[in-house]
Order: sequence, then C-alpha cells, then structure tokens
Amino acid sequence: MNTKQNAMVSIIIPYYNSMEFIGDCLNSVLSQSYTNLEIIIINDSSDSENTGYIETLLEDKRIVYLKNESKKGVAYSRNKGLDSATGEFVFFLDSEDILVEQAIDILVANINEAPAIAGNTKRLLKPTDLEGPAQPEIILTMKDSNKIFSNGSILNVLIRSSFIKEHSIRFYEGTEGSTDISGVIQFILYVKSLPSLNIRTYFQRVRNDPISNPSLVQRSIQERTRDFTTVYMEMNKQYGKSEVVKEYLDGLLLRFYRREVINIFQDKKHLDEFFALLSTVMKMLNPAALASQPTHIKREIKQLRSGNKEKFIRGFKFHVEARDFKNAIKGFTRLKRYIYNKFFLRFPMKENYIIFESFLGKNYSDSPRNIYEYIIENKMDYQCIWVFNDKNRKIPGNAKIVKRFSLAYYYYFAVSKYWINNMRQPLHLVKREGNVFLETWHGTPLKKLVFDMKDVYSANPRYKRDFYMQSRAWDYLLSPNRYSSEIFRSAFKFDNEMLEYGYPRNDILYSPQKEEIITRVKRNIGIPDNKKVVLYAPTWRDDDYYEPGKYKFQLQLDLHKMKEILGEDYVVALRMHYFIADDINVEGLDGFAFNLSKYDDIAELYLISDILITDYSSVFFDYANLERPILFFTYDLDKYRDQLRGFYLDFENEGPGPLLRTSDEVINAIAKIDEVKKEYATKYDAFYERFCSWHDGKSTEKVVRKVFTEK
Ligand code: C2G
Repeated sequence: MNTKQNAMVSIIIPYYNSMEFIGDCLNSVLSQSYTNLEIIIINDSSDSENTGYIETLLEDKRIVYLKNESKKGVAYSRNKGLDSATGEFVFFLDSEDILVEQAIDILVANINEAPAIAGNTKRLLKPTDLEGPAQPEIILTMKDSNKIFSNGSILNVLIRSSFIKEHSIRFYEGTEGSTDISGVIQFILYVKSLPSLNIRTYFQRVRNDPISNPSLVQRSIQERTRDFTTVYMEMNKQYGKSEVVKEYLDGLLLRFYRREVINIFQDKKHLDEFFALLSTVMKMLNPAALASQPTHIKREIKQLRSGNKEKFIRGFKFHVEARDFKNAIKGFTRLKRYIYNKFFLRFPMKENYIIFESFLGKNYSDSPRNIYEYIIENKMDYQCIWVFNDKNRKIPGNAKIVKRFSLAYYYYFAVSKYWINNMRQPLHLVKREGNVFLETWHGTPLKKLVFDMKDVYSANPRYKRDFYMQSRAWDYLLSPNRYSSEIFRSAFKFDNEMLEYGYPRNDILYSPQKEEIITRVKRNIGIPDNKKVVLYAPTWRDDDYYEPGKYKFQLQLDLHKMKEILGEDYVVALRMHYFIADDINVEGLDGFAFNLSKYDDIAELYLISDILITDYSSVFFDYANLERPILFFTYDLDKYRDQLRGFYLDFENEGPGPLLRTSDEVINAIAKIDEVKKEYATKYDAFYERFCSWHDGKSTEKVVRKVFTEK
C-alpha cells in the first residue's frame, strides 16, 4: 500500500497517566507508513512524572500537545482534540493502544466516498500478541452501522471531518466512562452501513494491572453501571425519538444487563443499591427490543420495569439457581464445585483440621512438609490432610491423602480451619470466616514479581489481577530475609502479617544429622559414595510454553562432554523446575546423569551436592545456606533480565558465583572449582549475611508456635 498522501489525518489521543504505554502507542503513530498526520495529544492533567516522555517527542512538528488545566475526562479531551483538528480525516486512538504500521494508509486507501471506515481490532494481552500471523488479502465489506458500533466504541474508525462538522459530533462530558456512545450516535442516525476491513489495523490493550492501574473499562462495576445508565438516559432523551437510535441504545442496554448487571445483582448489597436505578432505566426500554431475548430475561426485565423488588428477587434467584444447576450438570468438574459452593461451605468448620499443599500437589516437599513433620513429631493434636495429584502417595504419619480437585479435596478445603500452601490457591476456593491461611511461598525473589513487573509474558495474562485476589486471603506470609519482606510488601501488595523467621524448608540444611541424611539419599538414588555431585537446577522461561503451567525447556549443558571431562570425580543431578513439561534426555549417560526432576524435595538434593549450577532460579538463595560453590549458567541473561522479567538484585555484581554463558565455561569452572571458591569468597560472605542469616535450623518451630500455639 502506498496511497497518495494528499489528505491530512488528525489522530486524536487523549492521555492520562499511562506512561508505561504511551511510548509504544506514539511510536506506532510516528512510524506509520502514512506520514501526512497531525497527532493531537491531549494531556488530561496527568501527574508530572507521567508526562516527561511526551515532551521529548515534541520536536516532531506533526505533534500538537494540548493540556487540560485540571482532570476533565476522556470526552472533554476528545472534544478539545476535535476543536483543534485540521485534517481531512479524524481517527481516535487511545494512549495505551497500538496502530499497525500500515493502518492509516490502508484505511485512507479504502474509504472512497464513505463518511467513515472501520478497521479490524485485535486485543493486546501480552507483547507477543503483536507478532500475530501474516495478514490476509484485503477484503472490504459493507456492514450495518449498528453492527460496527455494537460494542459502543468509536476506536479504530477513520472518520471524514466533513461528516463530523455536518453532524456536530461531540462526546458527552457528563460521565467518565461510556462516553464513546455519544460520538457513535450520529452514525447510527445518518448512516445505514459503512465499509469495514478484514485486516488488523489496531491493537487494543487489555491492561494487565486492573488493581493499581485500571483503565476506564476496568473500573468498579458500580462506577461503570452509573456511567452507562447515565449515558443511556441522556442519549435516550436527546435521540430516543429516532427509531434506529432507540433500537441501538436498547441493544446496548440489554447487552449491558446480561453481561454486567446479572453479575452485580448476585450481591444483595448491590441489588439494593441499584434496583431503583435499573428499574427507572428499564422503563425507558422499548418492549419490542425484548422480542429476541430468552424467556427468563424477558421476565426479569418485566419485573424490573414494574418496580416490584421482592418479585424480581424471587425470579432472579430462581434464574441464578437454575443456571448454576444447569451448568453444574454439564460435567463432573463443575458438579464438584457446585456441591462445594452449595453444600460443603455450609458445613461446620473443624477447628483442628489442617490442609497442606506444596507445588500444586506435585510433591511432598518445601516448607509445608517441614511444618507437617514438626506437627506429627511433636504429636500435636491436629488432623492433617495432604493434597496430591496422585491419590496413592505415601507419606509419614497418618495424614489423610486427597487427590487435587476431587470431591474430597473440596470437602476438606471447605471444613479445614487451617490452610498451608507454598503457592497460590485456585481462585474458586472460598476462604471462610474463621479460616487461617498460612502462605509459605517458595523462594527469595531474584526475578521481578507481580506488581513490580511491567509486561506479563507468561501464559496467563490475568496474572496480576488473579494474584491480587488470591493474596488477599493470606493471613500469614513467610519471609526468608529482610530483602524478601520488602519485596513481598511491594510486589504482592501484601499487608497482613509477615513471619520473618527464615524458611522452614531450609532447617534441614542446618540439621545435626546432615551426614546420615546425605548417605541415605545418595544410596537411595544410586549415587556412589565416592562421587561428588553437581546439581543443575534451572528455572522456567515465561515466554516458552505449551499452555499455562506447562513450559518448555531445552537443555543447553553438553552432558556428554561433561561426562568425558568430569565423569571420573563427578555425577550430575538434573532437576527441572516443576513447571517444565519437557522430559530431559539422559540416554547413554547411565551412572553419570540422574534426572531427578520428579524427586520430592530439592532440599535433600542440595544436601547431597557439592556444587550448584542454576540460572535465575531462587534455589541459590537457599543453597547458599550450605556455603558451597554456586555457578550461574546464564546463556540467555540479556533476554531474561531485560525483556522477560528484570531483576531485583544486581546479581552480575553481587551474586555469590560467576555468570557463565556456555557449556564449556561451566565445565571449566567445575574443573577449577577451588579457584572459583577463592575468587568469590568475599562476595559469598556478604551474600550469606544478607540472605541466609535468619536461618538457624529452627524456622519451623518458630512458625508453628506463632500460628498454632500462640493465641
Ligand atoms: N525448584 C525446584 N527445582 C528447580 C527450580 C526450582 O525444585 N529446578 C523449586 C525450589 O524450591 C525453588 C522454587 O521451586 O526455590 C521456586 O523456583 P524458581 O525457579 O525460583 O521460580 P518460581 O517458581 O517462578 O518462583 O519468590 C521467588 C519466586 O517466585 C520464584
């Protein structure tokens, strides 16, 4: 595409405090293949630290930078943009969204005589979405205006300025949200259909942090309901006489009711708050709009319109119950959750039940295991329950074993007073009044976590929101060192009680029976007593996955060469992260390489090893308690540090061992490990002091006392 660029296009970008996104947005505008642009940025009185970046761009004379004296909202900003736009066309872009390089070119080339043309929008959940598959051939179709604007948004539409002037298009300034609708109305009124493109022109960002930085559509459901109903009533008053507009508005209202109101009304508080308002709004609806709605919606809306709250609640409750039941019988998984919600959660809570889980039921390990063993060894009067994926797991003591997500699992989660987990609990588990949740977590952070991360590359783009909701249920959070306490407060926004006793899982590293344990573990695995052990325990990569929880891993260590050079003295224990789904191939390496990825507890592997190789995994913070050498095999450091995660610690300078890029460097370092040790002795001491010094072999006891004994 390369149209003659005779016509100027005014791109209107309202901006408010979204500094982390505006860079990508403006870059996508400045690098448009279509260059005859007027870029109007309206800063809605953002905080000063949020505007610096824009000011650096002002050299580009195509940019017009306007500021509002005080915060006036997106509608006001867009109107201001319209007032100063001089282009033949206008295009609205949000400051967190991104244009495809050819977007304006293609839209201009295809608008012909139409008053506007719509591009194709894709949701942008994580940076990799931008890559997308190759674009198909351009196909232009005529679509009904009410279809094009069925979500009430004005974005990604190139509009002829003469149309805007002729119909005095303005945005309604009375609310913060739902204001696009007012800009769309004129199209509904005057244009039956518009050309629409099949190819992607616009990426609409779904913000990954609805907690600390919500977009307008991520604000609370109450605010959105107030805004939507206000705009509906206002537009109805102004344009409701037009049959097409009325039909369009009623369509939006019914869509809003089915998507949002049904959810807020499940909470009695919200129902009380909004019933009268929705009743008033529904009275304005043309009953003919209900024709295509299912019977129960027709009935509910009729009752809403009548204003009879009691009758509405009865019908609504019945509908919700019927819907839940209908959903429940669609499959066993849903049925179990249904039984959990409707029945188990009403059973009395058992004061002396403790339910334990470690690494998603994959193994019997980590701090939950130490806490459990302390409880049974000290014969404390509790009924313990352990969650495993494998129901036939055998563990010491007489804990009840339940399979993860079985009916028994739901039962015990519903009735157990104490929950102990080292990861996040599933979102659908309900914490009851009286529950005590001890979150042990599973490592000192090196790589940035949750709210300290900018982009989320991992398989779940709702990571931040989910994390926030889950961590609200944690009463206690364990911390291994001061550094972690500070990070957990900021990254998790954790504001409950932090137990600063070190990790129970590391008590074993200080055990007086260390030597016996080492001999036993080595024998169990089949490692000869006279061989030294190198443990390789890397972490996972956020962007390399099959599906959530199932990540890929390609071994970069040359095991055959390692065997050749080091095989005389050493064996290698390979330990993949619990998210890794790929199997490590140790064929032909019998007696040298041991794949211990399924071994229950990595702490025992720490104990038997003489050297640790890792990358960005938190394992080295724990291993350092042993004061044995650590090597970092960081073949993808730049990508991991700069793109995927970012680090809290300058571990290139402060780490307790060398950062090595190739398999050969790793082998060399092992061969001259005594030199490495000497070289890093000072850094190691400082590292130990900072990260390990809370550990004295008694962390478990301190935690148990605090949570179970002290009242
Ligand atoms: N782990 C393991 N084997 C590995 C890697 C990790 O058994 N090869 C265990 C260790 O107990 C480690 C924990 O899983 O401490 C967490 O692993 P990380 O690699 O640090 O990664 P992640 O699961 O993302 O957790 O606050 C720290 C973090 O959240 C890191």
